[in-house]
Amino acid sequence: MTETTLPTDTAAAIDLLNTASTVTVLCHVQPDADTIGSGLALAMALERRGKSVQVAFSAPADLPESMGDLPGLRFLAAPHEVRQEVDLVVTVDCGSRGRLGALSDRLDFAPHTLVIDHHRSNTEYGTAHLIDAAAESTTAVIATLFDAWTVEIDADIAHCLFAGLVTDTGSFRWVRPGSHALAERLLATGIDGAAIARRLLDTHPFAWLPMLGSVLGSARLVQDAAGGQGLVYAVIETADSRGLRSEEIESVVDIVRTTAEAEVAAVFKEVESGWSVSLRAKSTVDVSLVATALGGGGHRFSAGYTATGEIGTNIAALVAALG
Ligand SMILES: [Mn+2]
Repeated sequence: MTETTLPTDTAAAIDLLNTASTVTVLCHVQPDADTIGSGLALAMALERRGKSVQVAFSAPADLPESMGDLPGLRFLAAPHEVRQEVDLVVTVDCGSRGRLGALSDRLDFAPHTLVIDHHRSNTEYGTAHLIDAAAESTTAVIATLFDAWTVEIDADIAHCLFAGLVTDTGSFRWVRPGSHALAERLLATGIDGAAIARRLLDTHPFAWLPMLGSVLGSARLVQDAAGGQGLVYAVIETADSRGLRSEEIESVVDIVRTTAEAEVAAVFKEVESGWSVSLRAKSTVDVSLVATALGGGGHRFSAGYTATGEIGTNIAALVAALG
C-alpha cells in the first residue's frame, strides 16, 4: 500500500458519496449529540458537493433542546418528510437497523446503504460499512472520512464534530492518542468549546435537583452481582421524570456509575413500552455483550437495551445476565 492509497472501506464510502445525487442521512432514535453532530456535518459536506440531502431521526418528535444551536439544523426533516427513494442512505452512529426506528424502511428503498459507526456491536446491516470500533465517536470517524475526501473542516462542521467528540468521550475522560489532537484541530477553527460543552452537558433546569434526590435516594447496591464485582442500579419512574428533558434523564447514569463498590451501573428508565436500560462498566465487564444478550447493544463500557414487564423481573434478568 502506498501513502496515497486509502483504506478500502474509506475509498468505497467516498465513491458512494461522490456518485449519489440524493442522499438521506439517518440518525438513531433518542438521538445524542454524536449521531446528530455526525449527520449535520455530513449533510453540510454533501451540500457543498452539490448533493440534495436530508437528515432525520424517527423518535421522539423534537430534537433535544441542548442541540438547538448546532449548525446545519436546516437539513433536519420530520420522519414523514423523508424521501422514500434516494440514491444513497447513510446511517450515522447506529449500531443496528433497529436503532433507526420507523425510518428503517428507508434502507429497503435505497440501492446503496452506507453505515458509518463506532459501535463494537455493529451488525453491519448496510451494503457498505465504515466502522471503526476504536474511534471515540462517530464524529471522529467522520473527521477521518472528511480528510480523505478533502472536505474542509470549517467552524460550522467543527462545531458539529466537537459536539459528538466531547459528549462521547465524557468530556475527554475516555480518550486515546489522537483524541486531543482532533479536539485541538476543531477548536482552532474558532468554535467556543466551553460553551458547546456547557450547553450539551452542564445545563439543567432546577427541577433536575429534586429528581436526582428522589432517584438516587432509592438506588441499590447488589454486591454479589457480576461475579462479586458489584452492580449498582437506580430506577427512574414516569413520575420522577415528569416535565424533565432527556438530558436530565440521561444524566443519572453518570452519577450512579461513580459508585466505588460496583463494577457495573444500571439505570432503568420507565418508557411507554416498558423500560429503557442504560449500562456502564468500569474496566472488567463487557456490557456490550450483556446488552446484546438482552436484545440491545453498545460499546464495551457503555451499552443499553429495552425491556418490557415488571421492574423486579428485569432487575433479576440483568443480575442473571451479569453472571
Ligand atoms: Mn457515538
